[in-house]
Amino acid sequence: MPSFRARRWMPPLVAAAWIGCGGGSPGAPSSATPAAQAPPARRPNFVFVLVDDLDFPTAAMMPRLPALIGLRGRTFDRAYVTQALCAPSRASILTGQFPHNHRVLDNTGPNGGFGAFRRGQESSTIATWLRAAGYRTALIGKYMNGYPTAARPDYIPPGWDEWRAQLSDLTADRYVNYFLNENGTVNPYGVADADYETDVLTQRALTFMDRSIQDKKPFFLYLAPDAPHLPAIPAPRHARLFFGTEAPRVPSFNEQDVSDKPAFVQNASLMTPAEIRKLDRTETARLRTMLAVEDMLADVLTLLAANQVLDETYVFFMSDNGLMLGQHRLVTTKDVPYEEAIRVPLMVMGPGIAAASHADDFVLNVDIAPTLAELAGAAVPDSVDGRSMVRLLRGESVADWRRDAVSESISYTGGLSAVLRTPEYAYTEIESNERELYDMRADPFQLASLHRRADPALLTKLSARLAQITGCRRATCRN
Ligand SMILES: [Ca+2]
Ligand SMILES: [Ca+2]
Repeated sequence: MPSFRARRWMPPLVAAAWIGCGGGSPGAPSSATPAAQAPPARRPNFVFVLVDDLDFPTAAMMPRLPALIGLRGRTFDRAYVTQALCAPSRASILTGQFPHNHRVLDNTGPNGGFGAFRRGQESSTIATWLRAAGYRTALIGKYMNGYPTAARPDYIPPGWDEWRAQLSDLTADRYVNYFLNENGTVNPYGVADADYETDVLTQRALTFMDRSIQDKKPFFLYLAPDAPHLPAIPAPRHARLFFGTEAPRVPSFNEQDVSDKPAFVQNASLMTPAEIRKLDRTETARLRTMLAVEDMLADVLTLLAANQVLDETYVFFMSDNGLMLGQHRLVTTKDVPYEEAIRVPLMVMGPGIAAASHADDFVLNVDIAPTLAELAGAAVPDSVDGRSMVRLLRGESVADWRRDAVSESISYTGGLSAVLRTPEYAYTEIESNERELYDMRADPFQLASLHRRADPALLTKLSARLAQITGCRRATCRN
């Protein structure tokens, strides 16, 4: 997105300025997760669909998404990511760890992306755990930013039986003109209709699921299309839909008075009418790319139903992070502490999950891996920071479930920025020593930070909780 202002709440990573990597050794499976109930006679299958940069408000604009997944399952209205950035969030999903523990802190550079993940964490992920438990595993789509730089193009990480991963570092356009490493063979794709990436990934997914079902092998499919990430190139059949759509004109859109906000926001200029029109076109294109994902979901569900395995398959739909669409003047920005960046859509359908149900528990991307593991009856390593949300999926209330969420961002200098989201507040500390505090009930669009006039005792309390989670490890992260 070279034509857009890229503003993050921390300085951009300076390559080679910092070589350290505190990645801990990957945990070996050492303790079985306690199963909430006896395992089913047939082990469930999993389809985990992970989209890229889909913010909650845009997800709400999708025409078929609620009917496809939400109305058949459970929607989490308070799902957050431990860092609102692609590679750190994907590493959290795969390992169940916070960025401060898995140490994939950026998309690129010595501390980011595939290189950092491979060095520290790749040998113990949800894929290796489920495969060890007898599952057939597949990754189809985006693996990690920077893949496969520093490895061979035919490199396949541990834990995956079926591997059809985009060579992300050779793929500027994402949706067209890309390469897939397909089980060790690198195949190029062009711009023909039949090469449209989301559709190709769908076909690969259907083939994998069909073969696993025929082989009577329980499967875990990690299906990760690029939509709606920029450059948001839609499938030709969707290229003229959503005409005239606007980015949501919420009260914080192009915020006039940002004197309450930290310098990185104050330094952002107001969008001009031309920039607003451009943002509206961007949002229109993003929605168009998501229509192919709706087709993907529909095709996946149709295949599962046709094979009579819908009632023994869990389907997850989630985004790796949100995106700013002009709120507080931030245009297509992520890795910032605001609600539209840190909150993500999350819907789950499957056996034992009530249709059309909602949950307001705070859940995190680090909860995904232990949840899948518990449902599969797989062992979970002690290294996991997240917590299985199986009981939440079943609609049970969990008395000691966490009552807040933390999203963090560690810069190349090691400086920490983080936001604590509670039912009442969003409290932010930035490594520049700036703070923010929003009353999320009175001011849900985060228009007026209260940090200068808040009760010091409240700030102290929120700061202590933020420090507790940004320094947590394993069990101390779980509630
Ligand atoms: Ca992303
Ligand atoms: Ca303001």
